[in-house]
Amino acid sequence: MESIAVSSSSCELRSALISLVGEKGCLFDPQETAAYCEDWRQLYKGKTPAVVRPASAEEVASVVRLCAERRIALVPQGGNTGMMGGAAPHESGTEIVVSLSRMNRIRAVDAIDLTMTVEAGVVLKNAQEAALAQDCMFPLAMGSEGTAQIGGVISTNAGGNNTVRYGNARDLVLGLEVVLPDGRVWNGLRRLRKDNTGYCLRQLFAGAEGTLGIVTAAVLRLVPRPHEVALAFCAVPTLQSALDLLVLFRCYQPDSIQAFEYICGELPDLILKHFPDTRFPLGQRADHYVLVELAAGAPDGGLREKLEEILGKAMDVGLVVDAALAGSSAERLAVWQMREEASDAQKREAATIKNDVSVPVSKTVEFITQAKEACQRKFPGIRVLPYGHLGDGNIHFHLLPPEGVDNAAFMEHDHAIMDIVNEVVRRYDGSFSAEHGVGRLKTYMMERWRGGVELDTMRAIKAALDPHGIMNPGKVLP
Ligand code: 2HG
Ligand code: ZN
Repeated sequence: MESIAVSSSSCELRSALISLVGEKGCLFDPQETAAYCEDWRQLYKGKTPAVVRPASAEEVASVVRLCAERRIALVPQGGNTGMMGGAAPHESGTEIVVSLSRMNRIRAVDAIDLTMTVEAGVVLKNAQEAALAQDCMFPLAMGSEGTAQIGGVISTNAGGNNTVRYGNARDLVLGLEVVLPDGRVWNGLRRLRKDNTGYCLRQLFAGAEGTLGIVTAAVLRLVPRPHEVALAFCAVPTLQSALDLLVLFRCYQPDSIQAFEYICGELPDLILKHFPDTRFPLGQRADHYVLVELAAGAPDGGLREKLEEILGKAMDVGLVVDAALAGSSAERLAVWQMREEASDAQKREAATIKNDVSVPVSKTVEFITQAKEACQRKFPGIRVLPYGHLGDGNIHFHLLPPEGVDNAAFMEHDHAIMDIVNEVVRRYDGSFSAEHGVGRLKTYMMERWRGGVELDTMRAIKAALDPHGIMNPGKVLP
């Protein structure tokens, strides 16, 4: 691939960009572009000659054509809430940021087709609300939903709390509109359930993290709005009982499980330390918790009673020691709020080494136990916080420095620690990235853990679509 450089004078480049997207669509002042140059975790602080904010796919295409001609690299950006630095421009200051935030129209919601057509800059929460207004639900849900944008969640194939039932972002995409690296627009905004016509292009762009093109709009799959939702927050005696509880729920309510989260005992303590107004739902602390949510489409009532019944059986056999059922939607939201404060609480506490890994669901207990043991053996005193989407086998296996150890000194070991964790992941044929993507941070892992035929094939696809390497260079592929 060719090297990339800003070949024109910055003055001339600015005028060219303004002629394409207007004054309103460009930011050049470093004070205004700063927020677009740093990722949410503050791992990367890049520079950019310009942030362009196009208002249509045609404007995106014109910017891409200009950059393709001049071999200027582009970094697409949505809500900038990603965890892997995939939307941050490089420190060299040669990459232009393309922010999709002005493309924020909800074009259509169709309650019969169960689809919605939205532009890439629509904030996830706004998409959810527009669906609810038509008695439908867009089921992708995550802590960052008030900021994350549709283009970003598709490009990173984000997961979240409801994937156990509805899948990751890619499972909810029926159609896409994408600006290709040569500036052509692919309009694949079909809203079909069945479309068996060759390679599935939309799935190529979903999860590509902007390295193959820029997603500008999408047709999303909706589900009928559930009539009843019931949530319980449970204390369980062991990690194994959390997994056994999942199996029990699958036996009695296989079609209703909407979320099944594991939370280690230390996490609520940390959340309450940094967010003291948070309400802890149980009377006593425990070593392990499960948050389970059921949702039913049929308005026949009784979901809460069914939840109570299963929890009663679980208590009888010692799988659950205590449980709080949300009695209202406010109580339910309060429990979710506590869960969603996990990322911010860790950010406030200390530098965190994040491993967003997945293993087969049946291996989650062995994985957590062995990874914890391996990390603590090598780094005595290291704080281990495993939690996440147990129903999917997706564990956020997070590590914080031992008390008294400085953040910078701890972060020097980030690769060594991630390697220890991923050696255990490999034992179970797992993945080093379950729902956060590869971004910049985990690019080196592609060689180590994916290599061979898989990486060669990805490189061939990248070279075919983006021969000059202008689309989000340095992300995903090493
Ligand atoms: C979650 O499940 C998110 O809360 C974020 O995936 C996890 O902070 C994180 O890395
Ligand atoms: Zn998660």
